[in-house]
Amino acid sequence: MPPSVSLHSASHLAPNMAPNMAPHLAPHLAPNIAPHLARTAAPRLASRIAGVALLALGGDALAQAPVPTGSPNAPDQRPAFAAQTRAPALPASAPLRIERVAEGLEYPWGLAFVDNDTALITERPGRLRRVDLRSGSLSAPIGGLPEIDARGQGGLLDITLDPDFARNRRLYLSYAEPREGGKNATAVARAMLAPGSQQLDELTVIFRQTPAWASTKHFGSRLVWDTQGRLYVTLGERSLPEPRQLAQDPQTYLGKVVRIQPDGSIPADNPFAAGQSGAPAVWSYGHRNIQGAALHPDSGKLWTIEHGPRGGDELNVPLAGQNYGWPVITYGEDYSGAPIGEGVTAREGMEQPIYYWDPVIAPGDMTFYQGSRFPDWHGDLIIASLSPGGLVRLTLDGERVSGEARLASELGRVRDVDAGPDGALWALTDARDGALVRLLPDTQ
Ligand SMILES: [Ca+2]
Repeated sequence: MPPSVSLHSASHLAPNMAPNMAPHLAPHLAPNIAPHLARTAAPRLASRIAGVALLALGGDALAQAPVPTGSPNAPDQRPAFAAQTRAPALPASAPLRIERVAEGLEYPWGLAFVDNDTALITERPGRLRRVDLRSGSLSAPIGGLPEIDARGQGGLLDITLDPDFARNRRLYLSYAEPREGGKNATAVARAMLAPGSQQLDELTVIFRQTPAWASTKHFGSRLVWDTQGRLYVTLGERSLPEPRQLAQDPQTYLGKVVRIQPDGSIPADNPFAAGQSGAPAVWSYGHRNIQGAALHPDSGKLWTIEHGPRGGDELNVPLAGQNYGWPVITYGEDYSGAPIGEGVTAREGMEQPIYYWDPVIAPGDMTFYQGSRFPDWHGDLIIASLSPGGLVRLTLDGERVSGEARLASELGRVRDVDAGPDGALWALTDARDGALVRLLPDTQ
């Protein structure tokens, strides 16, 4: 047990910090304190000294101790509000058991659970397979896919099942579609997959991002249903200097979230449905490259997570018709170290992210955990990280982040994470020899 002074100081902690966590804070102290302690004192003594040091620093400093991630790339930038970045580190989680259920998946990207025993998985080079969740066996690639441009970050990307899939057998795929003149862009197709069939039927392209561009980067793209059966699609801005600017132009589909009906038609209450001040499918704009999105289970609002440049990954709750700032405002800097634009983080008429990371987590997909196997995580946001890898867990207080933890770093690059019908967490690792893994509490 820590000294009683630590318990007193712990009473000033954020509500999500249990009093008994004070000893665990030692690794999360400011970098100039913890390493010194680690080098100079036995762990138990370090905890006692840390408790005293934290008391000296005061409850505020203690509450602010974030996940240790290294220095920001843009150290002069300041958050717009408290806990917009570097939220307090959560206490260490109980150990996890990680099972490699299926292997030999080449850069798997999207995962959709069909029933308790079966899922569909996309592989970025352009394959769609069934996986038996019990045995881990993979089907041969399913035929009938659209033509796909699998260069660079492109390829077959997300998959989602129709909310009424059990009856209509419809599924939806996002992918990089080759266009004229060596260009490409993101597209969404829907098709039918009969039970046990190895062939998609009735493939129809329901959305095409425009303008196309000769780029192999920033295709987005996640597919998320809203509560009324409309489909959100997240779209990248193609990364190059010229199309990047078009993220600010609501008449284009670059750097956007769009919302469409399942047949590709435009919902009448889309913010630019009339097409005069923006393109009719646009939901929100000023995004960079969104590869993660989920509907909040209580509010029914779309949440998205997007790759920033060097620094500046963002968690947003995109509202209809609003501008999320890229590339005018951002937390982070260009890979060259130069500022993005004027190097500003806020501007009138542009929305702030509810949370950002610098250095980045390079987010894949994310999910609001509602499963039964990790009861302490109910309602938390679980995010796939490509770099540094593993998973990121955020606790939430409404639309604010109250705590952050890093999990399962041994997974390396993670592209997708979902809760399965069994209540466990399932993830896809991003590798040439990628895997479908299942994460459970280690009850040993
Ligand atoms: Ca932004």
